[in-house]
Amino acid sequence: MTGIIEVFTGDITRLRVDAVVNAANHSLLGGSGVDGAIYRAAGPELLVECESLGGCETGAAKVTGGYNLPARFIIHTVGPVWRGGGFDEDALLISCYHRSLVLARDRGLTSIAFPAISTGLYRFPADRAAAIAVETASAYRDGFKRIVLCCFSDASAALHRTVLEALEQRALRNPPQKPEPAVIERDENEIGRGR
Ligand code: AR6
Repeated sequence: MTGIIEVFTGDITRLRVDAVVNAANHSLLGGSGVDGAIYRAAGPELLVECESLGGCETGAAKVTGGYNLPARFIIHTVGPVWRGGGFDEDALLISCYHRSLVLARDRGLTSIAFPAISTGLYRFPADRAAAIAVETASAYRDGFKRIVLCCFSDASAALHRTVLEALEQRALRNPPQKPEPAVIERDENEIGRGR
Protein backbone atom coordinates (compact mmCIF):
# COMPACT_ATOMS: atom_id res chain seq x y z
CA MET A 1 0.00 0.00 0.00
CA THR A 2 2.95 2.30 0.66
CA GLY A 3 3.18 5.36 -1.53
CA ILE A 4 -0.11 5.19 -3.38
CA ILE A 5 -2.06 7.19 -0.82
CA GLU A 6 -0.38 10.51 0.02
CA VAL A 7 -1.36 13.20 2.48
CA PHE A 8 -0.49 16.66 1.11
CA THR A 9 -1.02 20.08 2.68
CA GLY A 10 -1.88 22.88 0.28
CA ASP A 11 -4.13 24.17 -2.47
CA ILE A 12 -5.77 21.43 -4.54
CA THR A 13 -6.05 23.72 -7.58
CA ARG A 14 -2.26 23.56 -8.01
CA LEU A 15 -2.03 19.78 -8.24
CA ARG A 16 -1.03 18.12 -11.49
CA VAL A 17 -3.10 14.95 -11.34
CA ASP A 18 -5.53 13.32 -13.76
CA ALA A 19 -8.50 14.52 -11.70
CA VAL A 20 -9.18 16.76 -8.73
CA VAL A 21 -12.35 16.25 -6.74
CA ASN A 22 -14.53 19.23 -5.92
CA ALA A 23 -16.62 19.40 -2.72
CA ALA A 24 -19.59 20.95 -4.51
CA ASN A 25 -23.26 21.61 -3.71
CA HIS A 26 -26.40 20.24 -5.40
CA SER A 27 -26.47 22.94 -8.06
CA LEU A 28 -22.87 22.31 -9.24
CA LEU A 29 -22.87 25.99 -10.12
CA GLY A 30 -20.16 27.09 -7.69
CA GLY A 31 -19.88 28.17 -4.07
CA SER A 32 -17.30 29.07 -1.46
CA GLY A 33 -14.39 27.08 0.02
CA VAL A 34 -12.69 24.59 -2.26
CA ASP A 35 -15.57 24.86 -4.76
CA GLY A 36 -14.92 28.61 -5.15
CA ALA A 37 -11.18 28.04 -5.49
CA ILE A 38 -11.67 25.41 -8.20
CA TYR A 39 -14.14 27.60 -10.10
CA ARG A 40 -11.78 30.59 -10.00
CA ALA A 41 -8.77 28.57 -11.12
CA ALA A 42 -10.58 26.61 -13.84
CA GLY A 43 -12.08 29.72 -15.47
CA PRO A 44 -15.51 30.62 -16.85
CA GLU A 45 -15.91 27.66 -19.22
CA LEU A 46 -16.40 25.38 -16.21
CA LEU A 47 -19.72 27.06 -15.42
CA VAL A 48 -20.96 26.51 -18.98
CA GLU A 49 -20.29 22.77 -18.74
CA CYS A 50 -21.73 22.50 -15.22
CA GLU A 51 -24.95 24.21 -16.34
CA SER A 52 -25.56 21.27 -18.67
CA LEU A 53 -25.23 18.62 -15.94
CA GLY A 54 -28.55 19.10 -14.13
CA GLY A 55 -27.05 19.23 -10.63
CA CYS A 56 -25.94 16.33 -8.45
CA GLU A 57 -27.40 14.34 -5.53
CA THR A 58 -25.65 14.06 -2.18
CA GLY A 59 -23.17 11.16 -2.33
CA ALA A 60 -23.10 11.11 -6.14
CA ALA A 61 -20.38 12.40 -8.50
CA LYS A 62 -20.16 13.94 -11.99
CA VAL A 63 -17.16 14.73 -14.16
CA THR A 64 -16.19 17.79 -16.21
CA GLY A 65 -13.07 19.02 -17.94
CA GLY A 66 -10.38 20.71 -15.87
CA TYR A 67 -10.07 23.78 -18.18
CA ASN A 68 -7.32 26.07 -16.80
CA LEU A 69 -6.41 23.73 -13.94
CA PRO A 70 -3.30 21.57 -14.21
CA ALA A 71 -5.66 18.62 -13.64
CA ARG A 72 -7.29 17.19 -16.80
CA PHE A 73 -10.66 16.55 -15.14
CA ILE A 74 -12.74 17.73 -12.21
CA ILE A 75 -14.95 15.23 -10.41
CA HIS A 76 -17.72 17.10 -8.61
CA THR A 77 -19.24 15.36 -5.62
CA VAL A 78 -21.71 16.59 -3.03
CA GLY A 79 -20.89 15.72 0.56
CA PRO A 80 -23.47 15.44 3.33
CA VAL A 81 -24.21 18.31 5.70
CA TRP A 82 -23.44 17.04 9.22
CA ARG A 83 -26.67 16.87 11.23
CA GLY A 84 -25.47 14.93 14.27
CA GLY A 85 -24.74 11.57 12.67
CA GLY A 86 -28.23 10.07 12.50
CA PHE A 87 -28.96 10.99 8.89
CA ASP A 88 -26.70 8.56 6.98
CA GLU A 89 -23.89 11.11 6.95
CA ASP A 90 -21.15 8.44 7.18
CA ALA A 91 -22.59 6.34 4.34
CA LEU A 92 -23.08 9.42 2.17
CA LEU A 93 -19.51 10.58 2.70
CA ILE A 94 -18.19 7.07 1.92
CA SER A 95 -20.30 7.21 -1.23
CA CYS A 96 -18.65 10.50 -2.31
CA TYR A 97 -15.19 8.90 -2.21
CA HIS A 98 -16.39 5.61 -3.67
CA ARG A 99 -18.33 7.14 -6.58
CA SER A 100 -15.49 9.57 -7.41
CA LEU A 101 -12.92 6.75 -7.45
CA VAL A 102 -15.14 4.54 -9.61
CA LEU A 103 -15.74 7.40 -12.10
CA ALA A 104 -12.00 8.02 -12.32
CA ARG A 105 -11.14 4.34 -12.65
CA ASP A 106 -13.77 3.78 -15.35
CA ARG A 107 -12.17 6.56 -17.39
CA GLY A 108 -8.74 5.00 -17.03
CA LEU A 109 -7.44 7.80 -14.76
CA THR A 110 -4.66 6.77 -12.41
CA SER A 111 -4.06 9.84 -10.24
CA ILE A 112 -6.66 11.73 -8.24
CA ALA A 113 -6.69 14.34 -5.47
CA PHE A 114 -9.43 14.81 -2.88
CA PRO A 115 -10.08 17.73 -0.55
CA ALA A 116 -11.45 16.89 2.92
CA ILE A 117 -15.04 16.71 1.66
CA SER A 118 -17.78 18.09 3.97
CA THR A 119 -15.36 19.24 6.68
CA GLY A 120 -15.74 22.99 5.98
CA LEU A 121 -19.11 24.65 5.49
CA TYR A 122 -20.88 21.27 5.86
CA ARG A 123 -19.35 20.78 9.38
CA PHE A 124 -18.62 17.02 9.24
CA PRO A 125 -16.30 16.18 12.20
CA ALA A 126 -12.78 16.30 10.80
CA ASP A 127 -11.41 13.16 12.53
CA ARG A 128 -14.37 11.05 11.47
CA ALA A 129 -14.14 12.34 7.90
CA ALA A 130 -10.38 11.63 7.79
CA ALA A 131 -10.99 7.98 8.77
CA ILE A 132 -13.59 7.64 6.01
CA ALA A 133 -11.30 9.29 3.44
CA VAL A 134 -8.31 7.08 4.19
CA GLU A 135 -10.23 3.83 4.52
CA THR A 136 -12.35 4.30 1.40
CA ALA A 137 -9.34 5.42 -0.67
CA SER A 138 -7.32 2.44 0.48
CA ALA A 139 -9.98 0.04 -0.82
CA TYR A 140 -9.20 1.35 -4.34
CA ARG A 141 -5.41 1.60 -4.13
CA ASP A 142 -4.85 -1.28 -6.57
CA GLY A 143 -6.48 0.67 -9.41
CA PHE A 144 -4.42 3.88 -8.97
CA LYS A 145 -0.85 5.13 -9.06
CA ARG A 146 -1.58 8.15 -6.79
CA ILE A 147 -4.44 9.03 -4.50
CA VAL A 148 -3.72 12.40 -2.88
CA LEU A 149 -5.64 13.47 0.22
CA CYS A 150 -5.17 17.23 -0.10
CA CYS A 151 -5.60 18.96 3.25
CA PHE A 152 -5.85 22.70 3.68
CA SER A 153 -4.31 22.87 7.18
CA ASP A 154 -1.61 21.10 9.14
CA ALA A 155 -4.23 19.96 11.65
CA SER A 156 -6.27 18.27 8.93
CA ALA A 157 -3.14 16.66 7.46
CA ALA A 158 -2.14 15.32 10.89
CA LEU A 159 -5.54 13.64 11.28
CA HIS A 160 -5.23 11.95 7.88
CA ARG A 161 -1.63 10.85 8.55
CA THR A 162 -2.61 9.28 11.87
CA VAL A 163 -5.30 7.14 10.23
CA LEU A 164 -3.07 6.27 7.27
CA GLU A 165 -0.20 5.18 9.54
CA ALA A 166 -2.54 3.03 11.64
CA LEU A 167 -3.86 1.37 8.49
CA GLU A 168 -0.34 0.70 7.20
CA GLN A 169 0.69 -0.81 10.56
CA ARG A 170 -2.39 -3.05 10.48
CA ALA A 171 -1.52 -4.18 6.94
CA LEU A 172 2.07 -5.01 8.00
CA ARG A 173 0.82 -7.09 10.94
CA ASN A 174 -1.77 -8.91 8.80
CA PRO A 175 -0.37 -9.19 5.28
CA PRO A 176 -2.85 -10.51 2.73
CA GLN A 177 -2.66 -14.33 2.60
CA LYS A 178 -1.58 -15.92 -0.68
CA PRO A 179 -4.50 -18.09 -1.72
CA GLU A 180 -3.82 -21.84 -1.68
CA PRO A 181 -3.76 -23.24 -5.23
CA ALA A 182 -7.10 -24.87 -5.89
CA VAL A 183 -6.85 -28.66 -5.94
CA ILE A 184 -9.31 -30.21 -8.35
CA GLU A 185 -10.30 -33.68 -7.25
CA ARG A 186 -10.96 -35.85 -10.29
CA ASP A 187 -12.51 -39.21 -10.45
CA GLU A 188 -10.11 -41.27 -12.59
CA ASN A 189 -13.12 -42.91 -14.28
CA GLU A 190 -14.24 -39.49 -15.59
CA ILE A 191 -11.22 -39.30 -17.91
CA GLY A 192 -12.22 -40.25 -21.40
CA ARG A 193 -15.94 -39.78 -20.85
CA GLY A 194 -15.76 -36.61 -22.97
CA ARG A 195 -16.64 -34.19 -20.13
N1 AR6 B 1 -7.57 23.31 -1.53
C1 AR6 B 1 -7.77 22.25 -0.72
N2 AR6 B 1 -8.68 22.26 0.29
C2 AR6 B 1 -9.40 23.39 0.47
C3 AR6 B 1 -9.26 24.53 -0.35
C4 AR6 B 1 -8.29 24.46 -1.40
N3 AR6 B 1 -8.07 25.49 -2.24
N4 AR6 B 1 -10.12 25.49 0.08
C5 AR6 B 1 -10.78 24.96 1.13
N5 AR6 B 1 -10.35 23.71 1.38
P1 AR6 B 1 -15.61 23.32 1.97
P2 AR6 B 1 -17.79 21.35 2.29
C6 AR6 B 1 -10.78 22.75 2.41
O1 AR6 B 1 -16.33 24.28 2.85
O2 AR6 B 1 -17.62 21.34 3.76
C7 AR6 B 1 -19.13 25.23 -0.86
O3 AR6 B 1 -19.73 26.48 -0.79
C8 AR6 B 1 -11.46 23.30 3.63
O4 AR6 B 1 -10.49 23.80 4.56
O5 AR6 B 1 -14.96 23.82 0.75
O6 AR6 B 1 -17.92 20.04 1.57
C9 AR6 B 1 -19.88 24.27 -1.77
O7 AR6 B 1 -20.46 24.94 -2.88
C10 AR6 B 1 -12.14 22.04 4.16
O8 AR6 B 1 -11.22 21.24 4.90
O9 AR6 B 1 -16.61 22.12 1.50
C11 AR6 B 1 -20.93 23.72 -0.85
O10 AR6 B 1 -22.02 24.61 -0.70
C12 AR6 B 1 -12.51 21.28 2.88
O11 AR6 B 1 -11.77 21.90 1.83
C13 AR6 B 1 -20.21 23.64 0.48
O12 AR6 B 1 -19.19 24.64 0.44
C14 AR6 B 1 -13.99 21.29 2.55
O13 AR6 B 1 -14.54 22.55 2.89
C15 AR6 B 1 -19.55 22.30 0.68
O14 AR6 B 1 -19.04 22.24 1.98
